[in-house]
Amino acid sequence: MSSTDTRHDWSQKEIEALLDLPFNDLVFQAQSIHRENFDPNTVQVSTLLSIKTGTCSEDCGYCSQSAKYNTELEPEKLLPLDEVIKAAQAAKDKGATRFCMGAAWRNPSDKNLDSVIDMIEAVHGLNMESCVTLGMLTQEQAKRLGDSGLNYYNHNLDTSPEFYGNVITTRTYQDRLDTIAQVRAQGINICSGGILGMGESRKDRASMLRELCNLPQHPDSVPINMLVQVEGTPLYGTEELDPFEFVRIVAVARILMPKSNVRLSAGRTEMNDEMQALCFLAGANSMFYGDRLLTTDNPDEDRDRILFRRLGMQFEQIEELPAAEAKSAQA
Ligand code: SAM
Ligand code: DTB
Ligand code: SF4
Repeated sequence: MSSTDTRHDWSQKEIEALLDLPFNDLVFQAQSIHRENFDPNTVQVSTLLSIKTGTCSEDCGYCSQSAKYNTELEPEKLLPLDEVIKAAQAAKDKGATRFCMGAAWRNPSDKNLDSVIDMIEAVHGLNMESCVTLGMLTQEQAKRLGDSGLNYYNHNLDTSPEFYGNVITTRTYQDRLDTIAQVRAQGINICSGGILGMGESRKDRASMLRELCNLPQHPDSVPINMLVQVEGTPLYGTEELDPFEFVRIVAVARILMPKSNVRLSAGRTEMNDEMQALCFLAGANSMFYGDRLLTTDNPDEDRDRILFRRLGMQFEQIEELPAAEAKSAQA
């Protein structure tokens, strides 16, 4: 397959066959496709901030922030704008080019959205790209985000449609697909992926990838998270996934969505440097950077900088202004 073929008609059988390839053959194929489309030594980095933490009404079985589980998380109301700006500036100073703000909501209220739009505009004011993950949206809310010039909306499918009911019961798979379609319709880039290591089968992993790559347009960014096991959540104590299986999923995501950024996401704290290097070899080309994800730890900046130096890799720089900035520059 060449880089120009971005297919949307992959079958479950074809994807399972890719996953069943000998590891070296699979990684070689993924790396070959990767370098047809991207500089293989450059990784896009985003920094996360939880702008509203905990007391979420949803029951996602992996999540520290669900009100249904006793996870000893300290809840926090929506952060004031100045704190967000301070965090975004600190992220920029350390080399991040995108700032991702996450809120523990099933969906935002219109008043919440007013505050989030102020935050998005402030991030653009720092000449950083913006990303938010706020849960489900109404069409009007998606339009307002589009008008703000928001660069990316993160909304994960999380797992396969078949396994989904084992993890979440308060929101349907179709709800997620609908939110993604609504955001896409506003011209906002989509960041959508899932979590591995929740007790799902290889068939489920293939099925999740099939859902993602057969969307009308591939997500621009595909986060592959390894479950961060949080004490108090139903998924705490789940048998850990073979690290090579994680790398295989990264490789197959790269093959199926050759022009998307494949994001090595949650779970890096538990991964050694060799495993992360294998993920980059398999086609991962973006990651979260900074010592916190939303409520859990991520490797600190020094560890990542040392790893990048050892691998001769670099962080991507943004050349273009985010959409909102570009719009006002043209005016
Ligand atoms: N509340 C919003 C929602 O669920 O759409 C946005 C925030 S939510 C924390 C964003 C995503 O983070 C989830 O969809 C899930 O894929 C990922 N996530 C949350 N907790 C995780 C964990 N313990 N391990 C791995 N990924 C996790
Ligand atoms: C995504 O796929 N992973 C990020 C981001 N999108 C929002 C979140 C990971 C959260 C890990 C658990 C936590 O820190 O609460
Ligand atoms: Fe709430 Fe999002 Fe956590 Fe689900 S993943 S419980 S929606 S914060």
